Amino acid sequence: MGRNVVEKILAAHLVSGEPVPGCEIAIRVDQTLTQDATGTMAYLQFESMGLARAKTEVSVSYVDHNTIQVGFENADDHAYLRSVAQRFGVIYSRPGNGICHQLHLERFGKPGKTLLGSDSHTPTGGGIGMLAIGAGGIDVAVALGGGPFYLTCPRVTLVRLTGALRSGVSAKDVILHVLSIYGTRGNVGRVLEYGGPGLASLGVPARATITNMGAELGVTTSVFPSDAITQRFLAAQGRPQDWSELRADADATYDQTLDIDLAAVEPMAACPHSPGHVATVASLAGRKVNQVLIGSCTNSSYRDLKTVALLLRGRKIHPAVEVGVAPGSRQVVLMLAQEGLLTDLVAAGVRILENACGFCIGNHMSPGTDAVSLRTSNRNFEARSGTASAQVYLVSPETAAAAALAGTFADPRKLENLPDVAEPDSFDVDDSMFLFGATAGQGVPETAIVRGPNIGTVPANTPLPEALDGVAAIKVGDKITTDHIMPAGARLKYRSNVPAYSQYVFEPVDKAFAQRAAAHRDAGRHNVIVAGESYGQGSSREHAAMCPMYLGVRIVLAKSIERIHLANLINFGIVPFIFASPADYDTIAANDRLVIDNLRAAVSGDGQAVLKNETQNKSISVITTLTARQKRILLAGGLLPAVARGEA
Ligand code: MIC
Ligand code: SF4
Repeated sequence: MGRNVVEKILAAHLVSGEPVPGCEIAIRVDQTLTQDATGTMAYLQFESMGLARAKTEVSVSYVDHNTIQVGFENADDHAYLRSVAQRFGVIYSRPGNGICHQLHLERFGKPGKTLLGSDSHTPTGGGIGMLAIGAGGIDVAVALGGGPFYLTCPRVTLVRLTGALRSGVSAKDVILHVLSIYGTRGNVGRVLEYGGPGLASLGVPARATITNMGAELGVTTSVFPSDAITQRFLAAQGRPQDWSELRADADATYDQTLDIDLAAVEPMAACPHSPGHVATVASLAGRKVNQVLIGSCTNSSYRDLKTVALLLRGRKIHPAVEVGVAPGSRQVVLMLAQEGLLTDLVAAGVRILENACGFCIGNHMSPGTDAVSLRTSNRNFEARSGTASAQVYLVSPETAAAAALAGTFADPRKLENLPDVAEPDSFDVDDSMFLFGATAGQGVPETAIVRGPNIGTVPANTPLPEALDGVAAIKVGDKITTDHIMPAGARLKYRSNVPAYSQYVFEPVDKAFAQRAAAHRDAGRHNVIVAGESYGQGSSREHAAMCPMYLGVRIVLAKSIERIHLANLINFGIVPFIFASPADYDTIAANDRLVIDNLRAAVSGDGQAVLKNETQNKSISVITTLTARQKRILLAGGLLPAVARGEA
């Protein structure tokens, strides 16, 4: 029987397990990537597992999130990452080089390979035909050391594209259209594989925009085949030898098919405060806009920014709007500069921002109170921009440029000078901001690791207790994101220092949480987080599990939990329980005393437990569905202790 692209890559990398949807499998990882905000902990964990050097084909440590350098913390992190990369044989991408996903696509991505990254937007690599998956830092550390990656074998949906996009409509509108159909939850354990005749009209950067923002669907990843368009992109990057063809067999089968006629896709916007809250731009036309920010790993390619520059050429931005552009990589900046396109942007009144994550993670450019901000990034979670009352909309570069000129939402299809930017025959290649080290892949063992005061240690957990003697330390609702649990932005600089960062757990939701949880922990009580649907959406940041663990959280009890966060909870010894009956959510109030007499036995057995609510005098059923490996990890108190005992 024929195979689809996902099945082909999985079969070529299978280490253990039955490749049957829903079953746990382990795969070999060819490439890894880390970024600085998750990377320091990933490499600290790599060190603490006693691993000596990178055993992958390619591993890159990018610095793109914490580049603001207010205070010593960011620079300390950079120095640590640089030294550790050299020591272990990892390629180091210096700050100023660009955003990890854009850079990896340009310089290292290879069709048919597997990529594991400590960032949820790692699926960007699917645009070039990789099986690229986001994971917690410790999973990436294990893969870097040559270990396999464990995942649930996914169900594959074919997204069959026909037709071609109309002028003024681009890849961002396609993924927003997909989000309008599937939403941000209920898609766990699925991969979207794109195919069909419509592929012919989508260049690699456009494909990468689509796979990048597939992360917002909650799918495991998204993937495009590798065809002549992929070949052309790699040749233009000076890497023709890295291309290989990868297509689904003609008789390949899929679990599900979604048909999209590209010609029917309209300009779309994700409205506050969810990437799944999608409307047409036409329905928003005329609404006042205060800020327009173009960039992020979703829409910062040469094609996207050249389109914006040409739209703004010879014009001025609207006087009431502030506009910023953050290119995706140094390559993009250099090419814009050489073609005079930076001049067009600056002349129009655009603020040129650093080629880094910057505004996307709330590191700067926070909008004013109640301001309407249009962004080409991928997440508009409440307060992520740094301003809780801001109204953030996610749009295409074309829609962003139209708003920059009009000062309001405006349909980009009505712009007069819509360009059709072709992919260049050759990109400007200069790898001098990558440090390959004397012996990349081998490492330089004598390198001294630089540990400034911001470089903390990895916190340890204890084995799972026999019984839960708990308290509902917080009760939250549906769609709690990792930005709610462990805020980034101004707090991002504490990523390498868990005791310092832990003070901000749930800061946007309940500022008193950290202190309260620490007091329970110190009094010998276990903290329980009670949540609704889709708990832990968004980022791969394992700090959203590691810091609660540090504060004594032993259980998350939710209606449902998202994939990467669920894996992170297990990796840090926090048991992910689900309500057997979702209505029981209503029976628990914050501060209730919660007891499970046989916690350890339930985890090592069938995962069913009775949770006694001593405050309400009521018992409910809770359940955790675990593989044998996950049970061992939880019983040991997390992945690090399990590795130490040889039980992972
Ligand atoms: C994000 O976009 O939320 C981040 C910041 O890139 C995160 C990673 C992190 O929190 O460090 C992600 O997407 O995984
Ligand atoms: Fe950086 Fe934003 Fe992309 Fe995350 S989503 S990697 S913060 S640009």
